[in-house]
Amino acid sequence: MQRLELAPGLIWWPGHLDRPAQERLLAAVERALEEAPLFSPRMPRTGQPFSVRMSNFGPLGWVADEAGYRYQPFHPDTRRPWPEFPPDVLEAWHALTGWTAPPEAGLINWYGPEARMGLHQDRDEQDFTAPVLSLSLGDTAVFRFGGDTRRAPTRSIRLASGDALLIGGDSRLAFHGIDRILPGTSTLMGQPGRFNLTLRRVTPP
Ligand code: MD6
Ligand code: FE
Repeated sequence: MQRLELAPGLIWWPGHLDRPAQERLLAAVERALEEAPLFSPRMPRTGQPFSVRMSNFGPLGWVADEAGYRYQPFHPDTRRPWPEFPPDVLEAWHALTGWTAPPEAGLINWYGPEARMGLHQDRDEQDFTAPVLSLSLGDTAVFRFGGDTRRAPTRSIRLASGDALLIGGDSRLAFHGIDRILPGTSTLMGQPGRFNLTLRRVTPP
């Protein structure tokens, strides 16, 4: 399998999950969403909803509303604990990160054809030692990444269904975002859209 180091600590495995593995993971995500439905996170300052809808699995989930960005152990609407990680997700985490400690948070992002995600850093975790691993399902997305400041030059790649991407090491705080989705580029779901899962450690080792 191809392993491309795009920058120090920023590693891309195109097609890490084959089609049957993508179908299994999609089924697991859909099962989790029956328990923990997609919610619309809101920008802390303005209360403006994100165009991406979200849910989580694992002990901690990332949420955003007028009270800020944070991790919490329950769904913001149902108040129930997040569903457990599917075994396939844990397997990908251990295989690609080399960490023996399991992830603590598994953010599920859902992009409709018009959704995008602005350039941001992942810095709500208490510790940046562990990398963040992302898995993509469905339509291809234009993923942009740069350096540790907003002004640093950026590059973009196309993340397709089954791709894995690791942001760690010297790239752990690199700015990144999703410029757009390319609707109709995947047959996985029978409808336009994309899921992206990001797996993280939140607490110090
Ligand atoms: C996305 N990904 O692919 C958005 N963050 O939809 C992220 O924000 C991300 O891919 C941290 C590490 C990897 C990622
Ligand atoms: Fe991110």
